[in-house]
Amino acid sequence: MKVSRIAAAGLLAAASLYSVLPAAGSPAPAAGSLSPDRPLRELAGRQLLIGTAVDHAAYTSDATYRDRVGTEFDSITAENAMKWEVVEPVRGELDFSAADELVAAAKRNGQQVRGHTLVWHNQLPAWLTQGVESGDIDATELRSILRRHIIDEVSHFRGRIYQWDVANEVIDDNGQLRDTIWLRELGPGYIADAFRWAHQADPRAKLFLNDYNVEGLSPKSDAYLALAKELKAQRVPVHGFGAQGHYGVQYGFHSASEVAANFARFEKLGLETAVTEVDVRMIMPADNVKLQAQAQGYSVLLQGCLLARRCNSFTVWGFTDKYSWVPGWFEGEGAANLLDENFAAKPAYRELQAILALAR
Ligand code: 9MR
Repeated sequence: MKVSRIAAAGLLAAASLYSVLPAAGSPAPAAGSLSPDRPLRELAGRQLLIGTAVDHAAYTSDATYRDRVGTEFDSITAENAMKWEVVEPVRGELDFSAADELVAAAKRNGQQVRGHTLVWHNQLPAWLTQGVESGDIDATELRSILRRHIIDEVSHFRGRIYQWDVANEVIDDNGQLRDTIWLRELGPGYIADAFRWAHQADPRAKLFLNDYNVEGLSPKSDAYLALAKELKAQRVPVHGFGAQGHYGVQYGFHSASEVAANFARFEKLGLETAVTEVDVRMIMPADNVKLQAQAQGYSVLLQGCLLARRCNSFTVWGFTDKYSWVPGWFEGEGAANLLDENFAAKPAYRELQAILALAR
């Protein structure tokens, strides 16, 4: 893997010279000949796993969507089906049915599963947040509820999940530990506890920190580096750092080398890295200029991952504009995925194909 990635860096640099410097005595290949129209997972080969978030409702109801999940990707992440509000809507009553369906489908398709997510401040069950607010659940009880949740869920999927997002979005954009019920009630030690409990329940799963706005070098990614160092010093079983990769064309992107340099800092601590939730939104309506810019956003994240030594998975947060969280969250924005609403390839999809073909 290491050798082919170094070669990849050379190839990427060489690519821009391709059209101007044909090899002596032989005609230059036609432009575009490096972009065979093959599924991403095939083009990726053994370089890294190409994943997608999967919307359980779409998976169940839309055969085109379902087929594409199976053919295009090496790995899936349940977009919502493993979150606490879904798996324990009523206190003490666990419901893994939707997640189980996705995990079984992944097995049939020869795919890996990323687990998402164990401790987060969003999509918590109402019984839990209301119990804390009303004072019915005190800190001691909350800690044992969190422990139970992590052990139950990780044990349920033991041996079937290769990477778990254990702690999601635990640092804010100022680089401080995020003000959540976990921090307020349990203090900063809840993060180390969460990793220890997850490791106890599945010692072979790779356990990740995961967040947005941490793709490049920034006070927020610096804060994650400090947190990762501290956890390592305490011998906490943390194995990976995931950068989500929610970009918008109107904000610009990091360079691939900055992403790789950021990942290298975590890899030096002994962590794996991953790009876990890529989408690149735009202010609607989409046009060709924005779609090209979007392709560049996807491109720098994939190249950053390929240039890093231990970035083993690149996951998009859904792959078709038909099902996307973006329009519901950012008014007037959308078109963030690789394929349009009719599953037709956008420039970003072609770009990923080209890079994966080139880097092999
Ligand atoms: O895509 C998810 C969307 O369907 C949910 O409504 C939303 C609720 O918070 O969460 C979205 O996924 C998020 C992911 O779990 C963590 N990183 C940010 C993602 C986009 O908000």
